[in-house]
Amino acid sequence: MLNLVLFGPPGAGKGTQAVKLLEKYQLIHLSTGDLLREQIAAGTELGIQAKSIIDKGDLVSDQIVIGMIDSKLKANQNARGFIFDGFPRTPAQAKALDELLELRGTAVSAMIFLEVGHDELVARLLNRGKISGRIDDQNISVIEKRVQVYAKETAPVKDHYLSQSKFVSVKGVGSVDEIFNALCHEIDKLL
Ligand code: B4P
Repeated sequence: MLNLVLFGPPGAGKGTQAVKLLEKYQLIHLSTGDLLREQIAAGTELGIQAKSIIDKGDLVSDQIVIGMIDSKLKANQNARGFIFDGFPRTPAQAKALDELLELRGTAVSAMIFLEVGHDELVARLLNRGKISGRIDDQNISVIEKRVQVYAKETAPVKDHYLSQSKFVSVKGVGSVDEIFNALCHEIDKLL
């Protein structure tokens, strides 16, 4: 199985590239951000709780997102592999993902980091906020909070994959197609 973790700060292009990669490599896309937004749109109790956290730029609890990933893995037993987008976002989530995949006799193939500088991230998110209606993309202080939360809580996840020699870094600035080609170049080495 090919199991890819797409990693990077908010606005690095994870969701954008995941959509292109899953088509090329025939993988299942698991975006915890999208799964949470589905819950919000459906007005579930989980969605109501998640909305207040996301709108402030904080992370939803590990227990909730790990539970969502577990149920998606159960629902896709015959998948050729997965693209994890926006997950894991904490070392505890990374450990849980290793355990969930091990139970299924598989593992993360690589974690691919999209390198993008701070000002570019902020510009991209503010721009998306104008089009998407996402409240977390419309307020500069919420965006800065997400970047800070990333640096404090999510960046250490890199060490988890570095210690397993699974960390790969790709320049995340340029056209969407240029970045896609650079990602494919790295992924093809895994096949
Ligand atoms: P996510 O939905 O994961 O949102 P994100 O980090 O903003 O990245 P996304 O993938 O959507 O954007 P992309 O970089 O592709 O998370 C939202 C919130 O949900 C989190 O803040 C958190 O509260 C919660 N959450 C999600 N997962 C969680 C977890 N595991 N644990 C706890 N909480 C969790 O793109 C951004 C913009 O850049 C787009 O407009 C795109 O068009 C543009 N763009 C992309 N590539 C570009 C390029 N090459 N050039 C120019 N623009 C580009």
